[in-house]
Amino acid sequence: MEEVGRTLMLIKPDGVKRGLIGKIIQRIEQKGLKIIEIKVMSVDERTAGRLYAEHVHKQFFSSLVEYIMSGPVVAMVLEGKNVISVVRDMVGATDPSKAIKGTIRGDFASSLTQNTVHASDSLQSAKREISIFFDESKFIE
Ligand code: 3AN
Repeated sequence: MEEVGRTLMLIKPDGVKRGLIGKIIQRIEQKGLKIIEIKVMSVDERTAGRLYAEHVHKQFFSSLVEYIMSGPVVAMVLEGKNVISVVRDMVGATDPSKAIKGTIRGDFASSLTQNTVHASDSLQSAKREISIFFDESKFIE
């Protein structure tokens, strides 16, 4: 059965700096996903640490945190059927050199760290990640 769910998407600093907000939102809307919440914000160290908690022991952790704090991001909550797989397919592979054409990373990204967008990888991570950026009790019904 197709379950309606929610996910967190971030347009990372390179996406914002390069003026890709509109193009990315257009793809989201064209796909029929609902934007439940959206804001432009800076990410502080605590928020970055919470977002990337699972990577804390990886050798790229500090560059990941430094990068997400390097400029404004756009945080969004998206809703739709099979939202995790639909959004992850739209985003493309983590490594932009392996991401296929037609995906956001395949079309716009060129670096493993500066890979333009983040999207939650499961409904469980989505719930955790959404709560880092938004107060779900304030969402419009
Ligand atoms: P995704 O963003 O596709 O879910 P994750 O969760 O494995 O990928 O990684 C989180 C972020 O960490 C990625 N978006 C990418 O920016 C960065 N990252 C992942 N693997 C590497 C790596 N080997 N070297 C540098 N950065 C990496």
